[in-house]
Amino acid sequence: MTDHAAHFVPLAHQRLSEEMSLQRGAEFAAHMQQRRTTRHFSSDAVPRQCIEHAIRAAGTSPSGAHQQPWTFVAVSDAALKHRMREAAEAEEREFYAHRITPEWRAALAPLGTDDVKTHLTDAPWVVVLFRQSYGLEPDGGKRTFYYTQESCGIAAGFFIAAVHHMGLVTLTHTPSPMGFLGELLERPANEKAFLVMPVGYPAVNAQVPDLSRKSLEEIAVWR
Ligand code: IYR
Repeated sequence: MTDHAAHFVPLAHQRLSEEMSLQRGAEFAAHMQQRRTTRHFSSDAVPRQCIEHAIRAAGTSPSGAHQQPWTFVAVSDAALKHRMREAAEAEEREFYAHRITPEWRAALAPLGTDDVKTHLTDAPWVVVLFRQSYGLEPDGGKRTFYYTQESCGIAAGFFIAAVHHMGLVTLTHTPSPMGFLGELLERPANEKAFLVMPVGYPAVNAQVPDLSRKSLEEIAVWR
């Protein structure tokens, strides 16, 4: 056997009754239906262990060639969050004033987004998911990574579900461009900021846009 040959071990799996699968599926879907994205965070503290749990859950995500091309930078330092907010707002002012297209502005109108990013300083944690666009060998050599966008997208989904499961809220924030995050958080050149996720409790008077979700019939096709 060479170093690279596949090595398999038995799958640890307990088969559920059909009834139990149905019950758990219904419960999980209903639980996820309760998840909302809010822009209004409480500044109440959240234990670091909650963030550790969410990152651990995200780290179970499948990834291209199991290369796990993600780094989660969890920021609680107030001064650093402040600098992230300043930099994000500078980019967003430019975006909302000049870069946004009329069509894009219309699409965002129901969400009430703007260039003011209070969540970046209100939330006790701001987690930045960095995508490793390639790997770095111990000798500094580059290793090709595969499907890093898909892998990080799935990991972000797991993270968001874990946050919701803990009774906390998050907002998927995509400042554009995000280059400033790599500089501020001193990440290596192979890591690109992928998604910013403030995590905390919702503010007491938190609001959400009055949205509905597409029904199963609208999103599923059976053949
Ligand atoms: N990046 C901007 C704009 C923005 C774009 C989309 I698409 C959104 O769903 C929300 C916001 C911002 O963060 O405000």
